[in-house]
Amino acid sequence: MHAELIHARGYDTDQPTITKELIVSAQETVGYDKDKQNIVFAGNVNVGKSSLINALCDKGGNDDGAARVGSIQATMGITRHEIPNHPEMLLYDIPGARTQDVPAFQYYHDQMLYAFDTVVLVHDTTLTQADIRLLKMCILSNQKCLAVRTKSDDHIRNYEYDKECNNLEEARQIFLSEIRQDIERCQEQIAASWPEREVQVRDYVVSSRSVRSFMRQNASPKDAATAYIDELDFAFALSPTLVVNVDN
Ligand SMILES: Nc1nc2c(ncn2[C@@H]2O[C@H](COP(=O)(O)OP(=O)(O)OP(=O)(O)O)[C@@H](O)[C@H]2O)c(=O)[nH]1
Ligand SMILES: [Mg+2]
Repeated sequence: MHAELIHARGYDTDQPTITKELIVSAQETVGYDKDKQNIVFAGNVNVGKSSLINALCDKGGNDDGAARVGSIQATMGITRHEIPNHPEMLLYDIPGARTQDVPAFQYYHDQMLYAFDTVVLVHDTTLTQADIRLLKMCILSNQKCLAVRTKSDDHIRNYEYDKECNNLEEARQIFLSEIRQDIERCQEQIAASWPEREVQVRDYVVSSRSVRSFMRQNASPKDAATAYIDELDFAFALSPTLVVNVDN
């Protein structure tokens, strides 16, 4: 990636250009495995990155090797995780960007996100401007990237209260309709930076609870707060191998 290109997109940065050498040295630092798909989960603090990794790997928060979860147990360094029976992938858990104001380039650079094959941007409400800039950094680097909105179970339960719904199902419908509109708005904002070509970053709506259930090959829960939304599509986007033989 070239600094001029970054400047041309309106970013003010005095960070060094990300060269091939820098990528190779970052890959050594993070433990990149060239024979696997190396997927990093990035995003703001406390959005649910570690929970999502634990759900995918079917690990409880207290299990050996689980990603540390919770606002008191913030992720401090980088850790690698494997999904049982899926040695073709490595999931990397990293600390969250501590505030919404951390410049995207700084987080991207500090966490060496350029070292990975895929960047999964985790968020829990709407994409912030910092999230959108981070996704744009990935697009500029020709990296595969996708976004995932987690905690949908919490949101649906909150909607039931906040919107004075008659039941959870009604809350789910309102939540889904509002969130789809918001996703479209964010996608348009990202695409507007590349009028010369079609750019789309998918944004999947899930809860970590439902991802865990999906990975266990359970049918979608009946409860409107935890019934599957984009769990299958999200797993497929990470790797089609994750949804082979799943019939939901
Ligand atoms: N209800 C609900 N809570 C969630 C979900 N995902 C995460 N949480 C909760 O959100 C809190 C933060 O989750 P973490 O997984 O630690 O978040 P993180 O992004 O790894 O945080 P840092 O490592 O500090 O950046 C925890 O209390 C989780 O239990 C979800 O899908 N639904
Ligand atoms: Mg964490």
